[in-house]
Amino acid sequence: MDLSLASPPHLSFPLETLARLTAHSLKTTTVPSSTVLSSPALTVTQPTLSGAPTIVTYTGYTAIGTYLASTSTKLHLSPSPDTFSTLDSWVSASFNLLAPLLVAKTFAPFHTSAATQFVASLDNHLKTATYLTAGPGSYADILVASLLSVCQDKGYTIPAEHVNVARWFTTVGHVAGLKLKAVVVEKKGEKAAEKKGEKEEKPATAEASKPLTPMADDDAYRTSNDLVASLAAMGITYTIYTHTAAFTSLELEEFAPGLAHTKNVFLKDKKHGYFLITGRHDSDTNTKIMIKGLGLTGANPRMASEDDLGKYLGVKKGSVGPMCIKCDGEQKVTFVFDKRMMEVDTIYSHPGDNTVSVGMSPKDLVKFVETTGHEVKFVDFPVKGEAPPASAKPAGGEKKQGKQGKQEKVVAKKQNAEGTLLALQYKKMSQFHEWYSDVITLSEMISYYDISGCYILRPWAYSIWDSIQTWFNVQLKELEVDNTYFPLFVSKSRLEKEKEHVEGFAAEVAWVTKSGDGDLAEHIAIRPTSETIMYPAFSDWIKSHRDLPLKINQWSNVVRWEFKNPTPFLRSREFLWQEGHTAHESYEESQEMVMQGLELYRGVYEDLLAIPVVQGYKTEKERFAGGFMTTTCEAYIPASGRAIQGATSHNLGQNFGKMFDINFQDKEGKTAIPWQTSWGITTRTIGVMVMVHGDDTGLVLPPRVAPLQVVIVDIISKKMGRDVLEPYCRDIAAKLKAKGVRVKYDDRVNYTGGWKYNHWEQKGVPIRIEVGPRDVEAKSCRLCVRYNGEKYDFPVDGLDGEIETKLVAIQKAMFDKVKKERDEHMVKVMEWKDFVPNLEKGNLILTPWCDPKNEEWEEKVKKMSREEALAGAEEDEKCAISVAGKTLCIPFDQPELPKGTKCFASGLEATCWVMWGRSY
Ligand code: 87F
Repeated sequence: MDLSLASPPHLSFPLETLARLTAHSLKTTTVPSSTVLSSPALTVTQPTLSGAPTIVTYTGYTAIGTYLASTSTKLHLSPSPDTFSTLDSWVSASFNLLAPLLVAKTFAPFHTSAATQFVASLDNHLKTATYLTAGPGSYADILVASLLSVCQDKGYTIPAEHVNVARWFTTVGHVAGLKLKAVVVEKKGEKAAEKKGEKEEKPATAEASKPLTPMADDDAYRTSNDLVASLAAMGITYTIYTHTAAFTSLELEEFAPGLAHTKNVFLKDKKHGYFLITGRHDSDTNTKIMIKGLGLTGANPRMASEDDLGKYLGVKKGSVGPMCIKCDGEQKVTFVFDKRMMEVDTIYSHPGDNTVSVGMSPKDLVKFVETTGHEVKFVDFPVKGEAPPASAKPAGGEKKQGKQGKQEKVVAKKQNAEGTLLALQYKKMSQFHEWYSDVITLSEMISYYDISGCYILRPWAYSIWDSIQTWFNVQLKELEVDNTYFPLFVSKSRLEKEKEHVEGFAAEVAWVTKSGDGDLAEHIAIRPTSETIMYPAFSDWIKSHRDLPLKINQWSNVVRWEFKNPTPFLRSREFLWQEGHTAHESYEESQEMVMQGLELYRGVYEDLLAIPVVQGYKTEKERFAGGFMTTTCEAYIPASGRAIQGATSHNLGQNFGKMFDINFQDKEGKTAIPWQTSWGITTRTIGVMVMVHGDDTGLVLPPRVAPLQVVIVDIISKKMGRDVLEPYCRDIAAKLKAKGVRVKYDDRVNYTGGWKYNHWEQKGVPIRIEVGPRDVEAKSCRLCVRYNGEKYDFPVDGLDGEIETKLVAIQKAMFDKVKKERDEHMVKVMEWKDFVPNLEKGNLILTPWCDPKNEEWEEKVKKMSREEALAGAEEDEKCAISVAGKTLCIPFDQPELPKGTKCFASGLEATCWVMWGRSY
């Protein structure tokens, strides 16, 4: 088709053509002929040289949006009215200004000016917004970026001064899986100079070398913008990404795998002052190596405080980058740079804002730092997990051995690569999020994976899930609930049959749309839950009251494509769970089942995981919309002062029965619809357990779910060797095993006793038994309790009984300790004025409440508490979770409510107590 300007002034072409035009900038280059872009949609009145306006009539962006969404490899977009209203203005603007360019063979000056006019308005919009519409995957962003990409291909250059467009363009390309040409922000003339091989060193301008003052509290992005501006002022070539907040380099690796990112540590040393270490994400930026590398004497640097971060680098925790050194006008900070950084072409780092990553050559980064007056001190940091350079002391506790030991040492190093030799770098109470990430990896529970939100559950984690399953299956048998397995896939028609049920969740559903290269005629969803998968079968199975109750359970994985920050165990895109589904003759029976399900969940949390929960009803606003009543178990995490929904059990009423034609002949011969329930608990349990019990040394496991309950470590010395110690320890192990204790004798010879202590402490084993020469002589051993550090000697004779008793006592003591802490954080609040201050203290709050159905006031409390908290304090940046107070439940266990008590928020007559808190 000839799309030249020579065509008649009034031209119209089908959307498919446009789709073809944009398709070449997408990863998928072929536009299937069946593409549903049939509506004639675009009419362009050609612009005239006299400057008369271009008129474009465009309808049908839904179709092209759908098309673009289906070709994008990374996103599952679903249309929503919201998106469309914003979309409308951007799409029509872009078509008005860009469409004539699309049909032109080459760019004439008026084309360029139209495009530039558009790009300028885009840049203006993007000054205050990250995307055109709400999220990273909106149709408008993808469509407009694709159109601009076509313009680029036709020779149009997006002006470099539009840094916001450049940043947006890179990001949209990345998150949507589009192959867009990056807009490289560079100074005019630099390219030409570079070509000639005479890239001159630009003298630093006065502006570029001027130090920045630390950022004000209310102006989080000022530093970031200033830093990027000074790069431009220095003529440094850079590209920018924006992304969801990334607090660790691991998250960046997930967002942009394959790119080199920095990880930054800000340290304070009493003798030598402050250090900012900027290392490559895959380096081991160990402080010991830094001390050695810089030849410091008497140094003992510690993580600098958050106040110091603000004072010297002008940033908040989680946003540090090398460019922040510009804030250190007084030259108080030593800048330490990882030598390995010089090996990469481009290095990405945060300009003081962890939603932005700026890429530049390492040379330019060094130049930037030097312009601030800081000397760059290079240190040879090793690759993470590999041995430090010969000169540095080993970080772990491998034993020095003879010839035979050499080979084993290699094994030891390998394990070092997995992290087990390294100590936790973060403190639970001060850097909870980083601490959590450290604990789950160093304890060998989780390995990261190259798809965001998906994690590998290693045996140490899976074994805990196994324990929960084993216990749960026994309880299910008691309740006559049978295990089953239903397919993973669900057809669109079935999933959407019960509208209310999917309504709030639609955006999280992942779809299979292709097999090989071909499109599937009907898209297939991956189960986010199984109501719609199971209930058509229920309709076949249930005919008479004799078929009831029907009680089944399924252990499976489910997929919910979350867009919020993922957290292993707590919020992952795929997780494991148990889902119970039952159908009953009467409401009473179904209600009994709901409570039995909930009681099992109390058992999992309290009896197995030693975590107290509050059971109660969800309010109307928080209940599962597909059913009519939801009950919940709410747990509390003291270290973050947040509640977390542990598991839910729903009475579905007769809703699904009506939708899926489930009915039966009752005892009187009349047709009736059964009452249904569904209930589920997930691998989130493991995350809650880590967060609640873990400490600064690592994991702390409650004995009932610990994969190993006891580990035996011997202390070999010249005085007593393996020949004596080994049989002694094996004997202890055998005796304990005979009593059903999960025990291991760590007989590895390539690790020291100290290394093993640390290793098993990090993995949270409840009891360590140490055996040394004196113990053997005294026919005893030393017991060390993980959760409280208690140590005592005990005779080997009778040890099995002692261990059995001790494990039970540990389990109880761990529960009691956490319950006490939870109870200390449970307060009653009678008036609004005390609400937010108590949220700030990380408390669970019981308030008198007007009505569980009063959604309006519930929403008001949420909104008002968010506003009040944000005015007075910082948003908790760690997990991208809200500071608003939410209703957690209406506890079953209701305190007395004197007549006349008023609702703490609305002032209306109170009808019950509601528990509130900040939650995950
Ligand atoms: C996400 C996507 C699609 C929760 C979803 O709680 C659908 C859903 O239906 C969805 N997220 N839910 C509610 C699940 C209800 C219920 N299902 C059985 C449970 C427990 C187990």
